[in-house]
Parts: sequence; structure tokens; C-alpha cells
Amino acid sequence: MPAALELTLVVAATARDMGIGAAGGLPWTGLRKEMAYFARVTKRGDGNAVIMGRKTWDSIPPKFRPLKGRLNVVISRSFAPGLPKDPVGGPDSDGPVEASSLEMALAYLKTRQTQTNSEGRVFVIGGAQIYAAALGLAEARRVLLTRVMSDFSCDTFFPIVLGGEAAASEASQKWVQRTRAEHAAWIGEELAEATQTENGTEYEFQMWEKLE
Ligand code: FOL
Repeated sequence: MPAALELTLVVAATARDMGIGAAGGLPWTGLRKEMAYFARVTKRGDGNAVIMGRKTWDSIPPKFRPLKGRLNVVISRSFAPGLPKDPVGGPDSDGPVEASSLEMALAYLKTRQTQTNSEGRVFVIGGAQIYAAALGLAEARRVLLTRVMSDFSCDTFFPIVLGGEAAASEASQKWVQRTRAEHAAWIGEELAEATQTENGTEYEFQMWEKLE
């Protein structure tokens, strides 16, 4: 029997103010190895799903969507209410599956995992509204955070602060940063040097988990 569904949020955010977006896209350009990490980690294993809001879907270059090798689930209040049926593009496609709420997206994925007897990982990939909804659920267990050290002007922000004084008390949940070894074991790959630099922007891959 598949294990209870758990959610992993994947996000890259500025260290200064948890900025994640600007003008409908990412705040930065050219963090190609960072994007490659996102793609590898969300793809690794079988039957993974990525859940995103409609604005995030729109922000992905059309040639890259649906994100391949992962079941894409897109959320919009304008989609038909009720449990989604097959993915757009047919039952074996990468979707997208159109869901009217995060709850419907999760109900769909639970049903699908039971029917296919699969235990693929479920990643929430934004944006701010969908992260906020996910963080309100007990299923949200971990955050794969890429902490971007350079400052970028942002108009969209991750809803909680991880790192610094706030992390321990955030939203009355306790978020703890896992070690590099624990992080590597969970994602299933070696982690490069603590700090990466691309095009003059420094960033660091981190994993945070919520204590019960
Ligand atoms: N998490 C992290 N760590 N970095 C991100 O850039 C990120 N971006 C989003 C959500 N979580 C993230 C949302 N935005 C693509 C584009 C934008 C996007 C998410 C994904 C995208 O095109 N992904 C392709 C990779 C294409 C390439 O290799 O350049 C994919 O296959 O995943």
C-alpha cells in the first residue's frame, strides 16, 4: 500500500527577503546549474508529480512544459470543480492535470497512486499562493531551498522565512535545517560545494524539515 502522501516544496529564494519572483518570472536569469538541480531532483525516481499554480505554469517556457518525466498538476480556481479526470493529453501523458484547488490536486494524486500502486514523490513548485496553501497542510514535510545570496528586486515572496531568527518559530511550526549528508541522502545525489557561484550570483542548496 502506498505510504501517506507527503509534500516537498522546492524553491529558490533570496537570502535577504525570501524573494522568489519578479514580473511573472524568476528574479534572475542564467542560474542554469540551479535549474538543472531543480530538474534532476524533481525527476529522480518513478512516477513523481509537480504541483504548481496557474501563474507558475504560464511562467515556464512553452517548450519546457509540461515539465517532462513528471506528472504536472496545475491549479486554478477557474478549472472545473471536483476531482480532476485524466491529464490533458491523455492518461499516460505528463499532463497537465487541471485541478481547482490544492486539495483536489492531492485527492487526485492519492487516488492515482493507489490505482497505480506507485509512490512517486510529490513536489510543490510554486508560486507564492500555492506555497502558502501547502504550508498550511500537515502533508508539507520538507522544503528544498536554494538560498540565493545576491539581492534581486522581487515582487513575490516565499510565505515563511527559513534561516535566521525566524525559522524556529515560523508559523508556530518548527522548521529545522538538515545536514548536508541528510539532504544528499534524500535527494539521492552528492551535493557539490556548500556555495555555488554562477554569473557572479552565489547560492547554496539546503533542506529543511518540519518537526512533528
Ligand atoms: N526551485 C528551484 N530550486 N529553482 C527554480 O528555478 C525553481 N523554479 C520554480 C519552482 N521551483 C524552483 C518555478 N519556475 C522551469 C522554469 C521555471 C520554473 C520551474 C521550471 C523549467 O523550465 N524547468 C525545466 C528545465 C529546463 C532547463 O533545463 O533549462 C525542467 O525540465 O524542469
